Amino acid sequence: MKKTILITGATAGIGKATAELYAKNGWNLIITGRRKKLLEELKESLIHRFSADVVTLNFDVRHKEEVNKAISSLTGKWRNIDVLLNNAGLAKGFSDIQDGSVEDWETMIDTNIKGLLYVSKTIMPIMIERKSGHIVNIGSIAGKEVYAKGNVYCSTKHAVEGITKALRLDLLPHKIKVSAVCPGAVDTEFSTVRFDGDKDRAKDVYNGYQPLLARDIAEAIYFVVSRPFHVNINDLLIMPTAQANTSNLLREE
Ligand code: NDP
Ligand code: 8X3
Repeated sequence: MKKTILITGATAGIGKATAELYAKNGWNLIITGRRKKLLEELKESLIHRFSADVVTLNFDVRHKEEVNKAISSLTGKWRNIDVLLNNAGLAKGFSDIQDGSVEDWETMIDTNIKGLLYVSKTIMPIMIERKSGHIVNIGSIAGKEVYAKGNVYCSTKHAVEGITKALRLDLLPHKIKVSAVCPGAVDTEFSTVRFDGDKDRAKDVYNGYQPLLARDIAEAIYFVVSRPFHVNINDLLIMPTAQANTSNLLREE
C-alpha cells in the first residue's frame, strides 16, 4: 500500500525537494505552506512528472486555528499519515541580541517552535490511533551551536532539539519514531527570507564554497525514514564539506 507524507513548508527549498523525491518514489503527498500559488504549481508538476497523488493544504503554521482546520479537513486515506516532516521554518534578522527586533523574534519563535508544536499536536492523535508513524523535525547546526548574531534563531533550533527528544520519549509507548535532520548551510530561499528579500546579501552567504543543496537534505530524510522499523536515526547532522561548524568556512575565490 502507498504511504503518505505530510510536509510543512513544501513551497520552497528543503520541503519542495523532499516532496519531489517522495513523489518520484511513489508516495502520496500532503504538501503545505502559505503561498497557495506555489503549492498548486508544485502539485501540478508532481502529477505531471511522477503521476503522484497529491493534496495541498494552505495554512500558516503560526495560527493554530488554521492548522487545526486544515488537518481536520483531511478525510479517508489522507488521514493515514505515515510521516510528518516538520520543515517549515525561518530566520529573520542578523544582529546582536541587544539590537534585535522583537517582531523578528516573535516571527521565529511562532514559526519554528510554536508552529512545529501546533502541527505535531494535530497529527499525533492520528499516529497514536494507528500505532504507527514517524515524525522528522528539521533542526540545524544552529540547534547545536550558537553563532554571533544568530541568537534567537539558534535558540529556536535548540528548542527544536529539545522538542524532538521530548516527542521521542513520550511517543515511545506508541511505537512512533521521532528523528531530527540537522543541516549546515543549504542554498535555499532561507537567506533571502532572513535578509528580507535582499538577494545580493543572501548570495554572499553561499559565495566561495559549495553549500549543501536542498536535494542533499531530501535524500538524507529519505534515508532516515526508510530504515527498517527496529532502527531509528535519532539525529543526523549534515554539513557542507567546506563548513566545519557555524563559524568556520573554507571560502575559495
Ligand atoms: P526556504 O525559505 O527555502 O523554505 C522555507 C519553507 O518554510 C517555505 O516553504 C515556506 O513556505 C515555509 N514557511 C515559512 N514560514 C511558514 C509559516 N509561517 N507557515 C507555513 N509555512 C512556512 O528555507 P529552507 O528550505 O532552507 O528551510 C527549511 C527548514 O530548514 C527550516 O526549518 C530552516 O530553519 C531549516 N534549515 C535551513 C538551513 C539552510 O541553510 N537553508 C540549514 C539548517 C536548517 P511559505 O513561505 O509558502 O509559507
Ligand atoms: C540554518 C543554518 O548556520 O545559517 O539553520 O543558521 S545557519
